[in-house]
Amino acid sequence: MERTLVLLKPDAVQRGLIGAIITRLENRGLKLIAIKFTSLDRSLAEQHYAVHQGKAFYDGLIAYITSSPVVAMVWEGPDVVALVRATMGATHPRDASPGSVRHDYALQVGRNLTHASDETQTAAVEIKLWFSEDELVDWDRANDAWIYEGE
Ligand code: DAT
Ligand code: MG
Repeated sequence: MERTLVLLKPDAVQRGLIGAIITRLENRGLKLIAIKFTSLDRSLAEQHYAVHQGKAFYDGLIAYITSSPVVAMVWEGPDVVALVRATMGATHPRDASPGSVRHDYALQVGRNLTHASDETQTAAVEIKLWFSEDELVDWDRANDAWIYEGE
């Protein structure tokens, strides 16, 4: 089953939106595999956002993501990468669809609350960066038959 990395960034934590955002993922039927509440050091932030190095917003992005603790999670489900990106909404809250997290709770791109992996390959790399293999919990969920067809 596909997996993705989700971060609730410092603004989500500071604004008390951890529960509201996690509830949306739970309500969709996605399955939580790993979760930690942690502060990033600069090295992890730079590795996580390596693809954006050199861009105009990079320094501000690193300062923002390291400014306060984050919640890091791994979620599992069919097409979970695309599903979670849709739940979070477009990168810029101005472009995010009504009903998405970034539409409903955010205003500006530099305070857009969440990170979610953008492709399955990126997800694999990001999950390895944030979690060790033994932190990924393999568990049976009682209501899977009512969420996945053909179970
Ligand atoms: P996403 O987080 O939707 O995957 P991204 O990978 O393109 O978006 O960018 C990573 C983060 O960097 C994004 O969540 C917020 C910030 N960012 C992106 N583009 C920006 C811009 N033009 N100005 C300021 N911050 C930006
Ligand atoms: Mg991205």
